[in-house]
Amino acid sequence: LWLDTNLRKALEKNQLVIHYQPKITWRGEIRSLEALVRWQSPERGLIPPLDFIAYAEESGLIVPLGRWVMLDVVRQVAEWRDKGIHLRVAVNVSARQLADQSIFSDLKQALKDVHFDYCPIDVELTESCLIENEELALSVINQFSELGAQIHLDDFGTGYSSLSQLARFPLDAIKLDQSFVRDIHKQSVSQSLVRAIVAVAQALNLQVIAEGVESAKEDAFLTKNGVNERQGFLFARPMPAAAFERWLKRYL
Ligand code: G
Ligand code: G
Ligand code: MN
Ligand code: NA
Repeated sequence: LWLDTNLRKALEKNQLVIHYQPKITWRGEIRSLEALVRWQSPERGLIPPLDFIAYAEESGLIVPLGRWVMLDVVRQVAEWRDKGIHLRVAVNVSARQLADQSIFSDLKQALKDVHFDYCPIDVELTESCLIENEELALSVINQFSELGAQIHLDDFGTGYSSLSQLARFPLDAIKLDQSFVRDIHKQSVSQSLVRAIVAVAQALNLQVIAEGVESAKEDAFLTKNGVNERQGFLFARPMPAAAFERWLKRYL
């Protein structure tokens, strides 16, 4: 009930904030980030997405929320570009958002408003999101791709029929779920799975991004075995835009 009255207000009162977590290429470059929304509640402080995204999905609020996230990311990426920092940002999109046809024209207009002649936004979709409504998912993927977004399959390996989906949808990258990454240097079954997944991804010309990398040993295994980008607390936590800029200055 608290969520019901307050999440709606949070959107109107501009209480949502986006934190950014960098991904590091195998060469050590920072080319892209993931946008992760938080809610800065005056009553309850900083609320993580796990506490309100499910409710936003049930109530349908995820549609205006997701639109706000995408358009605010465009604004932020343009601001970084104007400071000479060139980045792509991946945005999470829930199944419930797939029916929102207005996002494509809104995104196109937002890009035009800040004079982007390409699209620096990538879209993260989960496996279950693709399965739920294949036809709709395919049409959404095609429309985002036409604008120049890349499509990343999030939480890869936690859903079902993973491998057949890779061939069925025109994807650009898969994000290896954290459950494969955790202690991978000690887990021989996970090691075999990750090697096999990387081989399949390479055969299909897909990039592999590992998420939830927490230790140098996990990272060493992943980099040695063909993972293209790594994301995780080992490198940086999700952080506000200004904190990311300070982090980047120290990193470079
Ligand atoms: O930041 P954190 O790791 O706590 O995020 C938890 C989950 O919330 C992630 O699985 C992520 O996919 C989801 N999430 C974060 N930001 C957004 C968003 O802007 N839109 C949607 N749909 N999900 C998000
Ligand atoms: O969209 P997705 O569900 O993949 O969201 C990624 C989630 O993982 C976010 O909530 C983010 O804060 C979290 N995360 C990012 N890096 C790490 C990490 O190294 N370890 C752990 N445990 N969580 C992480
Ligand atoms: Mn994600
Ligand atoms: Na994920």
